[in-house]
Amino acid sequence: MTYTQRLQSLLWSMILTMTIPCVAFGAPPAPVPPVPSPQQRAWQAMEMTGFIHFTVNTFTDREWGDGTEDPATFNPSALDTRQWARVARDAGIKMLILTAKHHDGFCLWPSKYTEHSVKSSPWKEGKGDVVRELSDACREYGLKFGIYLSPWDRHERCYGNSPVYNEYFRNQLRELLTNYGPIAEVWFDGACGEGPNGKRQVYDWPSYYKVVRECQPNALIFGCGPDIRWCGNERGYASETEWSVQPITDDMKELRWVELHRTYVDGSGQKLADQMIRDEKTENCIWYPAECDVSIRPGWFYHPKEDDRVHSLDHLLDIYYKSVGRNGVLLLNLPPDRRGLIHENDVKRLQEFRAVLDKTFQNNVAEGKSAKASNVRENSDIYSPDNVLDGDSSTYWVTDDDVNTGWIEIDLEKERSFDVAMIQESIGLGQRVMDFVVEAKTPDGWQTLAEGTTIGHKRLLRFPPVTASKVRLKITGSRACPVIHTVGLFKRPEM
Ligand code: FUL
Repeated sequence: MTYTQRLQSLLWSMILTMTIPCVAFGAPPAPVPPVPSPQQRAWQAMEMTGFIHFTVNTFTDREWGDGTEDPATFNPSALDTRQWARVARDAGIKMLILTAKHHDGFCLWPSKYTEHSVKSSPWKEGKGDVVRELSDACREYGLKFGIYLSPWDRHERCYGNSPVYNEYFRNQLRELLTNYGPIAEVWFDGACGEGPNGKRQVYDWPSYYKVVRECQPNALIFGCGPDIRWCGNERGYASETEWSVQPITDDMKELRWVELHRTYVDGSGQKLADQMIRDEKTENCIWYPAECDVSIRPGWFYHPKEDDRVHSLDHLLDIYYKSVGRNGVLLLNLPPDRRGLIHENDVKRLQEFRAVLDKTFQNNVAEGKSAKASNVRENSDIYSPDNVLDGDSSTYWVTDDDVNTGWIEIDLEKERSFDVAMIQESIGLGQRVMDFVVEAKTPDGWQTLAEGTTIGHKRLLRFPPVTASKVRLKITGSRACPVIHTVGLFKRPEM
């Protein structure tokens, strides 16, 4: 080889090494705003969270105390927050939110701003602190911890004297947010009843949010707050079309969360979001995902007469599929009894629930198989349709930028039986899909198994058992090129 040839060869190899990566690694899809904050993504990934409703109501057999309860009624005989945390962890729950103060005003921590608290109760001779015990137990069992602090306070005399009570409320909030380690979620109930003096309290929401942001910048604010939205019912059901992308104007952000709430109750909020997204009017949208709260029993608080009315296994599974399986986070209430323990019947039901979920989702018949697609982004391997089957949520299939519809076809190699499909979008890049169809190639030909609108973090679809060799996911509508990180196929156990 002459010197000139060697030089040419060197130049070519330099050009190739510089260009190959550019060709091979096509540009990733740009995020489609709004996108979740890191805290919102971590929250969504928990999927199942737990509520603990516990206060004087547990002992008076009521759902709403009126604030006249004697603190002496609060006297659990064997309170064990480690049992709550263990039971929750074993059920797959990742966070517990405690009613630090419910509407009756009794505080489960020794607040220095009132005598109406555990410090005036006989429990641990007034030296106990349920908030401390549960926050410690959550840390020990690897759970996150959140607090419910009811602004509606039927005991506190200054309630109704708006500026004075707002200061009282902020002080209590500050106590809870500075003395108990990291708080992952602050749960604000919108209830605003009449005060003892007949006056109406005007809550100063923006000032409450400010305290949360100052004291716990990583905490998410639920309900009457800007970070997490109520799904609109207390049955634990998200809606069929569940966008985490929601239209919120600036004045709504400041003041109108409670009114906004109501639009989710009658479904008009979800319809409006869907329409705005289809009309591409998303400039005023924020990432505002749905939390689905429900109790494991009829009441939020423990009542002995409900010991035999713990939700059936079928009911709990239905809740799971309609919350976690519809792009929501489940918030399942486990009310401790008068001993201060989660009752045996509830524990047993949670164990059954966990066992069925484990059996269902342990074997994904699509995992590790291969797939082809109508379009794969740029001439690249890194966005291959096989990515949805690799069990890795960081890899995905995505089409070219201008291609908003398409299909992916999974080859199951032989006929397999399943009755649940799971689809997941890479929500870090925004929620995109607005219409989809799942089809299967059965011995009788191609059949439609399910049709839907939104996918989001996770969509679970149940259908009668089917035996098929191929499965196709068709994206028939999307805000931008669809980004799917996982498709799974599962078989529910016989019950
Ligand atoms: C409601 C409250 O009034 C109930 O008592 C319960 O705490 C539930 C989770 O929120 O608004």
